[in-house]
Amino acid sequence: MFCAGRASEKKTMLRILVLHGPNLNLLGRREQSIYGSQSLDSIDAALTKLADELAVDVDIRQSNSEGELVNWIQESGSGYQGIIINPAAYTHTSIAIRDALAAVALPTVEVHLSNIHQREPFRHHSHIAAVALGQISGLGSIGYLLALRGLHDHLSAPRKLKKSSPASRRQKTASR
Ligand code: CA2
Repeated sequence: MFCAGRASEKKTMLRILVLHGPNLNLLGRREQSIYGSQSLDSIDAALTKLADELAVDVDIRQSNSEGELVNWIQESGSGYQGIIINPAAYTHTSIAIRDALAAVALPTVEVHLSNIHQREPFRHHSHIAAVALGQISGLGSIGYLLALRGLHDHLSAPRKLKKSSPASRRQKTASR
């Protein structure tokens, strides 16, 4: 897919996979005091609107199944440049999702509607955070929009934002 523009300026459109984990299909129907009143459809509509403004292609999916999420992450290795994921309860349990994200090695932003660090102790640990570019937690549905903006910026100017690894820092120091 290509952005509009002069033939000589045609750029490949960024494709971002957005994954919602288990029970997020219930948003807006229950637990509004924790997760807000917005439905998943309206969050997706806001994401799609912002994606249009940024000229990014978003593919948005929800699943209650860990295996399906793992399959989608594996498949994203071809055709996508980044992932936004709210793994929901799998955040705190799924080494399989973490391993799949590490394997595809696409820049990934982890999003949570609620502030997981202020909630029950079992929600404080994320298996995903260590393999993510960043985590946004506690800002409600706006978190998804910030994730899309952040990922778009990161992918548009990767060198500016990329952190150097300890190994590359050692190499630079040695060659000075
Ligand atoms: O805050 C978040 O976004 C969470 O990822 C949401 C998960 C929870 O397990 C995480 O600890 C934090 C739960 C999603 C379930 O959403 C529901 C929505 C409405 C009614 C019931 C559940």
